[in-house]
Amino acid sequence: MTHEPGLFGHQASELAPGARHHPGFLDAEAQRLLLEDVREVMRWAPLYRPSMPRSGKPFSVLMTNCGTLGWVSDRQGGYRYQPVHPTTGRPWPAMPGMLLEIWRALAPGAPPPEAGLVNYYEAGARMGLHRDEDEEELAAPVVSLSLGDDARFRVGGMRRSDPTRSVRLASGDAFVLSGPSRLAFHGIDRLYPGTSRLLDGGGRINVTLRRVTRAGPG
Ligand code: MD3
Ligand code: FE
Repeated sequence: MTHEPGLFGHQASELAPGARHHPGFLDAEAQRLLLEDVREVMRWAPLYRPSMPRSGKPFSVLMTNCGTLGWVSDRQGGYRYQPVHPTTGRPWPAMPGMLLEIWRALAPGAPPPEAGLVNYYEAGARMGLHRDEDEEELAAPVVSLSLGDDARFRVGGMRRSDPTRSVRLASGDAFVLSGPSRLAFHGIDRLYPGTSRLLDGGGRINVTLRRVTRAGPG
């Protein structure tokens, strides 16, 4: 690889114990390379619109995945990880090498990620306050990468009612959730349309890398 993400001068800041924001982790060239990989993933595994368990209320965010397991949700099956795309029935495409490299840089020592969840936000899309708790392996961090328009990210505590802090996420930012913040409530309140020229047509892509199953003895 010609590019080493994370090796240039960005400065991480800790928003809460174990919640680290890395503004500008990916430079412009790395963002374009990652976007090419994400577009390739979407060619094999098209974006689909998940829906809420029980109510069937559609998400405003479109999703797809790469890796051996993908996170999906629909009225019938609820939140879950599965090895195939919910509408095509095909296996998810392999996790691109660049994402594995980023995981090694930001989650050193953690077992390899199994899921690369791709979230696509159009202007007006949001993600309500929630916890990521469908993974068996909660000791591994979650690594998040943002591409495209800026967004207001909100992170709170272990209880939905805990106070929250907001941070603006921009294209190229990385966010790492580990330790006490791994089960924190969080969400995306809104996009700031027109703040990035990376995606034609605007919008925002977020990729989160997760370890789902417990790693065997190493
Ligand atoms: C804090 N995605 O996919 S990424 C999600 O920008 C999700 O699309 C948002 O929340 C997005 O589940 C936020 C930052 C993030 C990801 C995982 C977390 C923050 C987190 C897990 C625990 C705590
Ligand atoms: Fe989440």
